[in-house]
Amino acid sequence: MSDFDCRKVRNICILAHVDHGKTTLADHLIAGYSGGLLHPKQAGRLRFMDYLDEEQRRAITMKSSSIALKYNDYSINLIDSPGHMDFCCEVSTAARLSDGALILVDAVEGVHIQTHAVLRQAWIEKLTPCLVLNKVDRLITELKLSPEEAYNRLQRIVHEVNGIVSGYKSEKYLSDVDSILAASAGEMGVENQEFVDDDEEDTFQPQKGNVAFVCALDGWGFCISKFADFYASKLGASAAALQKALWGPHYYNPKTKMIVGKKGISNLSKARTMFVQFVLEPLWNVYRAALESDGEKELLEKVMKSFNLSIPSRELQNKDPKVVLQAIMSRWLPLSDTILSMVVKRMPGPITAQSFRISRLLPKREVVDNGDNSDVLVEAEQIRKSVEACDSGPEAPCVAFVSKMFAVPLKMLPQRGPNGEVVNNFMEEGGAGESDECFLAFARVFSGVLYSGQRIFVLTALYDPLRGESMQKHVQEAELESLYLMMGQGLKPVASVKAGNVVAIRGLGQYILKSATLSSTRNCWPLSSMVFQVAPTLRVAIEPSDPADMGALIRGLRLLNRADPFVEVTVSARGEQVLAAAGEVHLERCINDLKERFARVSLEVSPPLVSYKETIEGEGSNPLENLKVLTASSDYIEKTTPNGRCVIRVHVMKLPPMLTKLLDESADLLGEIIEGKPGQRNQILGTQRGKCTVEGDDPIETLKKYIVNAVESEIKTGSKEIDKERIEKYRSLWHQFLHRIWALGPRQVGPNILLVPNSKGSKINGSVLIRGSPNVSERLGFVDVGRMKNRDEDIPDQSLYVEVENLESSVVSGFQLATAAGPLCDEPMWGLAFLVEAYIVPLGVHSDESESSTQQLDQYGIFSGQVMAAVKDACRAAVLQKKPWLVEAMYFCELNTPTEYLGPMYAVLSRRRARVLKEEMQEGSPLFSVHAYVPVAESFGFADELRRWTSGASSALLVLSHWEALSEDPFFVPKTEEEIEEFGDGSNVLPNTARKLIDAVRRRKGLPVEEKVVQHATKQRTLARKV
Ligand SMILES: Nc1nc2c(ncn2[C@@H]2O[C@H](COP(=O)(O)OP(=O)(O)OP(=O)(O)O)[C@@H](O)[C@H]2O)c(=O)[nH]1
Ligand SMILES: [Mg+2]
Repeated sequence: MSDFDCRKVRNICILAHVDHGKTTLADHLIAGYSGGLLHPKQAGRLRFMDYLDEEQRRAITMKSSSIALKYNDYSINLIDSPGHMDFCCEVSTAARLSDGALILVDAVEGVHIQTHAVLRQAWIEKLTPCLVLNKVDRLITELKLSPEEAYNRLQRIVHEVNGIVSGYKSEKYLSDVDSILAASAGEMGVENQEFVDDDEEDTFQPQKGNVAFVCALDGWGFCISKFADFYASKLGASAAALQKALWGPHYYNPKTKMIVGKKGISNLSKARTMFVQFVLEPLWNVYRAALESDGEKELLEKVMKSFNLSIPSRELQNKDPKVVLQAIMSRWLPLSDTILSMVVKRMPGPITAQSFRISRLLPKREVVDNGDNSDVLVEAEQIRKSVEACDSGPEAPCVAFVSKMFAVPLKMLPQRGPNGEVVNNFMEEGGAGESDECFLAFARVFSGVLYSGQRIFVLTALYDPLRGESMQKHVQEAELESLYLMMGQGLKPVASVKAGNVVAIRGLGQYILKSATLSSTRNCWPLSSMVFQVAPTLRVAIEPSDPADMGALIRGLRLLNRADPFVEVTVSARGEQVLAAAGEVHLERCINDLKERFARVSLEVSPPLVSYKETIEGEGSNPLENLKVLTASSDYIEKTTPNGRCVIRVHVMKLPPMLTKLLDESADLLGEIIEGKPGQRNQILGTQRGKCTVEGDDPIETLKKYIVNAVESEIKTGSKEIDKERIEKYRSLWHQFLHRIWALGPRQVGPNILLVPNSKGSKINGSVLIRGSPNVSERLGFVDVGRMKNRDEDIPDQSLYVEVENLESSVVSGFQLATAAGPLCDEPMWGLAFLVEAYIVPLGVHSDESESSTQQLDQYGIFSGQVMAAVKDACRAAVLQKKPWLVEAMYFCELNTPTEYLGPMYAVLSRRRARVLKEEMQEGSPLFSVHAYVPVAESFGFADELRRWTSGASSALLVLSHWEALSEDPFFVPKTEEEIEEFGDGSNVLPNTARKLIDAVRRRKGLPVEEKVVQHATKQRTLARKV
């Protein structure tokens, strides 16, 4: 590695929607420049990077893997990534290790849901993107477009992709689903319009050389510069001028030999732009000449001559016209050269890239130097500088980031070390000694030099160098056993790796679970965490077929958890082993891995455990009514503790959906704010998935602003229904509301609110109200710190005061328990505000007071426990009384179907309770594209069923979108006259969907289910006799 020049390195990844051709493209780059790993004849068909059996079987990529290429004197680390939504976390791991991204878009299918996602990922990680429009051949052979039509289509895709990126640039935060919906709403009528130039420059511009037009299958592709160079001598113009003119509304006037704009053209309707005339038409001609039986073969020869191509006549004589075509095209416009020269020219090397990626990798921390920590701060700053400069000198501190761990069978490891020495591969692998798997870390060196045998610190994302002692569990010391250069599946041992390179490291298996920062010093901040787009939502319980295999299963799950960056393994409250995966395909792969590699026992897998939430219908009619809970209206549930000393009244109201969503999405941030760890706030903001992704701002202020916005928009919608004077009252009630947040639940950060009771509320004789304090409002800055706490005047008796204060936590715990498990089926509550008034009767007042309190304790348990249980019961009862609703998770689903299969597709959708949002013919293709919401509960087997019913012609992609209430009353009984007319007296009303779902969950959890097998038995019998 002595001749290593960091400027001649490129780390790139290929990102795209599923099936847009990433692995096919990678094949050609590998065939051209990997030193003979793949024969050019196999390129495009073998899918070299899909080396797992499962990947070849399903023909999709499931993991990201890297390969080192040599192009001229450049070394290029290429990472192929999966496009399927289930494996999108692998996109995050690929993006973190790269500096540039090739964004592929299928020219026929255009921009898809995952295209949005990968563009966002590239933008978050500050990668330099280049656009590759793939499958251009399909425009000619399948869609049979004319060159003009093809140009319009390509132009539209480029424009659309630019629009998405400019949305990210202008910091309009939209989740992936939101941005698709926003785009489709605004799209109408914009098509074919003259594209208005945004104030800022477009990211992708063919004339600037960062857009390539390719056909990965046949191995050809070009950038505009190729044609500019070629025509420069022919037309006698400069290549630079042609490069600018070959895209956009520029025309060539053969008489004057001038390039002119629209105005300079006499007959605009007949004119062809230069891109059409000089680029697409020759292409179309070659295709036509080669593929059509009556095609003019002379034309082929003309092209070959004018472009100076020498093609062995053996290949030209081939009977199969496709082979002839491929032979010509791949020599005329060789794909791997086009792509790699674009990469080398347009993408930065590690030194340049790290200088601007630093703000993402190691955001500046604002820590006050208090004298004690200056040594640490100075060194941490040096490290930051060294990463910024990508310093690979021998003295530079070492920093590397491990973006995932992956397992390889021990027998796959090279038998020899970098210098040809034989190595012992069968060393104990830490805790996982019994398995035949070895864990390697997929990493990038950002500073310094890593060498095998080096000792290094492994830092978790939570490590804080300033809190030395208390951070022991976040830092470990490890030895790097071996380093490998990755060649797809193959591994090439190396002795050392310099900054700016991607590497696989052995020896960290027992130190790292998913990702980590490696550093040669403890005084280093961990690199910021990666952002994942989705959470693992599909959960199943797993048990061994033979109970004796439990040990093997648990060991296997532990290995799987380490080997897959995204899987989550937990143990449920009932002791089941629960596996959470991103989707069905991912789950299937995990189960296979468990069966065949990690546990090697036969398994039973439960049906998916779907999560639900519980809420109430809420008063729709009068928004003011809704807020009455604040003033403690008479609409409450009352419970008394068994010892009779505490009376609890609970009011419940529904929160506006926007506020609920915000609280839910900001859970991580709220957790930090409520626990109050100021040092980490800025960092958290960058990594969390919620609304607040603005860098630099104070996260509390941002969140507060979002909360106020959510409330204001609720006031706006609510105020339409009430008269003017009452709007102000309404607003003031809402602001009061924000000042009274005592706690959030469940688990302190959920989307439910506990309000402090209004002290003016009614009193029960002689009793004292537990007042609580608006802790959350205080943390969020809605109320001043330390305003409350002087309440002694109310309570004369000091011991009672202490008791009341101690019971506050019981009220909060009761609220937490209730919101964690609602009354319908023990699922968490969703978007509710509770007002809990707990009145304590002083000992002297109560009638039982003569008995000693110890006796009460024996009989009913500890008083605080009684209060907690009573609060919990009362909250649950309050929900039950207010028309409870079930809330289910929804997927956003994007479907593509040929017109003739629309019928079967809609049949499948309706069987699965889907709601169609949009349906639209894709211009210039026989495909219909449909957007719909599908409940998660109905999504299992959805893709398979769709494939079966449409003979494999439809495809569907699902992304988790939002929570939605099932607007039906699970306990529906006909009451009004009309209902009775329609449904009878209720005896033969079948359980509705909500009721069925609830019963299924209750049965799974072993809760009692009310099931009447025979209803009204006598009635039935009488009827039968009469017949
Ligand atoms: N007609 C045509 N088909 C192509 C082209 N490139 C790829 N394909 C086909 O598209 C399909 C998907 O190609 P892959 O390379 O596996 O796609 P991918 O993007 O790697 O897919 P995932 O990794 O699963 O996301 C294969 O059947 C390819 O043969 C092309 O340029 N033209
Ligand atoms: Mg692939």
